[in-house]
Amino acid sequence: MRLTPLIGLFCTSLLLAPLVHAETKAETSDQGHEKRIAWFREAKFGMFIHWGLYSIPAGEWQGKQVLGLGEWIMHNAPVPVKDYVKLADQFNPTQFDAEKIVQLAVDSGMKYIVITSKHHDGFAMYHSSVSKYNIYDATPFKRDPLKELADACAKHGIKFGFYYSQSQDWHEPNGAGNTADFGPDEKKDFDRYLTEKSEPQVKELLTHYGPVCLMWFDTPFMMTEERGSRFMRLVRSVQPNCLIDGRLSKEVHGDYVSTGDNVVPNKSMTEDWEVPATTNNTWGFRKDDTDWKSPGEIVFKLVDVASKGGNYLLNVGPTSAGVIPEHIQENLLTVGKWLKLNGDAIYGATKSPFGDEFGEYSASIKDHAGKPIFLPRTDWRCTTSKGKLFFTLFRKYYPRDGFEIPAFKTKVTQAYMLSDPEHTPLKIVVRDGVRCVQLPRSNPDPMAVTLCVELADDKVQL
Ligand code: FHN
Repeated sequence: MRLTPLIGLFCTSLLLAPLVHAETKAETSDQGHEKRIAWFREAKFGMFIHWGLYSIPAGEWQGKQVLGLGEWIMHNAPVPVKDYVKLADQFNPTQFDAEKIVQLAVDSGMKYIVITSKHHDGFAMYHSSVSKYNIYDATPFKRDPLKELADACAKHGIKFGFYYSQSQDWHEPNGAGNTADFGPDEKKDFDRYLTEKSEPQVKELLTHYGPVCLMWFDTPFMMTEERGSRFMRLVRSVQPNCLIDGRLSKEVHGDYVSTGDNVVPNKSMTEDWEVPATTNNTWGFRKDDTDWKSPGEIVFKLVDVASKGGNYLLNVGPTSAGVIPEHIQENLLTVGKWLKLNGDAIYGATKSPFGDEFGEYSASIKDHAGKPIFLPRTDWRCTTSKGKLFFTLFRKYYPRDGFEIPAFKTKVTQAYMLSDPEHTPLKIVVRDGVRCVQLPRSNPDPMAVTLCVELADDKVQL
């Protein structure tokens, strides 16, 4: 059965809305920040991996479909701790192959990988000495897949980071979120959970897996300023070059803004930012969700995000055998082929100097709160790097009578298609005072094409 996008919408907006602050602030004042964030600005595109015990039930418990996100099945079914832990006995993902996953990321044009080291279910996907509830000690698998991934990433030059649910832990009596088994959160000794499990596990991750590019915290329930600061100090003291995402604590800002899940802002942001996004409607594998984003949709989102100055962290959810579903692998590889030709428009590129291309607020249509709705435009997006503007034109938008460059003062020296290895100069004509690039007669890639416009100056003067 196919999960409808409506279910996805239900999951992300209704079920989780109270858990996620849509946008956060980034801590940009400390001196190490510029050094830490440099690779992230260059990378733009990362692979998020949600993988855990929840990939076994894969959206179904005792023969019944459980609505919601795959990784939330324990909470949503609900499954009591005493039953959920039994999943560990069956978890033997022998087809897990770190090399293959990293190779997929490389071939898809992704520059960093962030994997769930412990999600809200509390199960560690690595060999932890802090809790035996981990993939090495509690399953027949007897391997540490995160160590294997860390090694494969180092070999292939891919940055490696950890997702860690610092606050919610449905396995622990004092962790947040499991009120069904352990009663209300307010009555728990939350600091005991933090000091006895969460903080020591974060320390383990930062100590045993080589350089960690990013600690990706999530759902900061009860994460006061004092608690958030403890984590911040811990990460900075063990790995000063490791980035912290924007979901550690409301008061303690990480290195960049994390938007809500699948939320791409309507305009550029001044701070560094990242959107975590799904390739279907769940993060952890669900067998009934085959609503995959097409390569064209992924390319559009990636360019849209880059044109607003952000990073796109795109999720895959491996099965309980440890394999990323075939269909999404194929789609990602198509994206990778596109990036091989057009990657200059993404990697290290910065946001659009324009902005009108993003769309505008409707003069007449309002949402349920009475606010004008945003009508996005999807014809083209612009990114820029030193002395260059990249205009990526999507799908049916391929103006055969010429692409009208938005107005700016800087002299244009030449224009060519990025996918043309010869960079054959395209004719530029001026029509009614507007510079217009004559595109090749036939569209080289109906999914998306990038036109590079070179300037006489490093920066465009509007
Ligand atoms: O509750 C989690 C969810 O399972 C998933 O991990 C996402 C990824 O951004 N974060 C939380 C919801 O925002």
